[in-house]
Amino acid sequence: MYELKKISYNFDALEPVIDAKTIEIHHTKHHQNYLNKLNDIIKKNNLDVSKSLEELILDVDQVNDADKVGFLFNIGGVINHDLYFEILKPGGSNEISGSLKEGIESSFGSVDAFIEEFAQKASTLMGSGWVFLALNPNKELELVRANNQESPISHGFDPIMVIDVWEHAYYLKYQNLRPDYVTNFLDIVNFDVVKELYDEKVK
Ligand code: MN3
Repeated sequence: MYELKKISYNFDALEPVIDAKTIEIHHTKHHQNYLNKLNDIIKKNNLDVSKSLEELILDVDQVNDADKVGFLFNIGGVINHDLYFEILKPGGSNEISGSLKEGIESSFGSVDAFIEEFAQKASTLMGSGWVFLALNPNKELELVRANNQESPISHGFDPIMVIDVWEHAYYLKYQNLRPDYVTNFLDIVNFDVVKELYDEKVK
């Protein structure tokens, strides 16, 4: 069965942008819960656990009809949170540079235009969901919105950066002020990790 991917920093390491209690609950309760439910569905449906989750999500046709919605919801929940916790950096963001900067400029015109569109899409997404920076099937960067726990991988996209805009990601500290969470979030993105993912997936 799949295990919860550990996060590489302490719960309080992203303060003051995201408080320790929020990271703790988000990772040990929400993230863990998606994994537990996914493992139950995998067991029930005898799915191939030698695959990566990114491969397994494409096997939705092998899941019983009654479990399909739950399968996509919970595997998306695990994959999306794995990426979310991976691309955050204690101590603050590093610069968008090199190949990633070139890719962003080619798709959005400039880094500033990308940041502006990211913040706008994340602040105004209705209900619970995510905004991803992802490579489309033509290997171009796009900002992609997803509702609930949908994963862009199901639609042929390769995500390399993400913000979680479910209220559980920010409500303890920001309450109704999601735009403030989004703005501050951009100060703790590890763009070196995003660039590594970009270089790996653009090939
Ligand atoms: Mn979440």
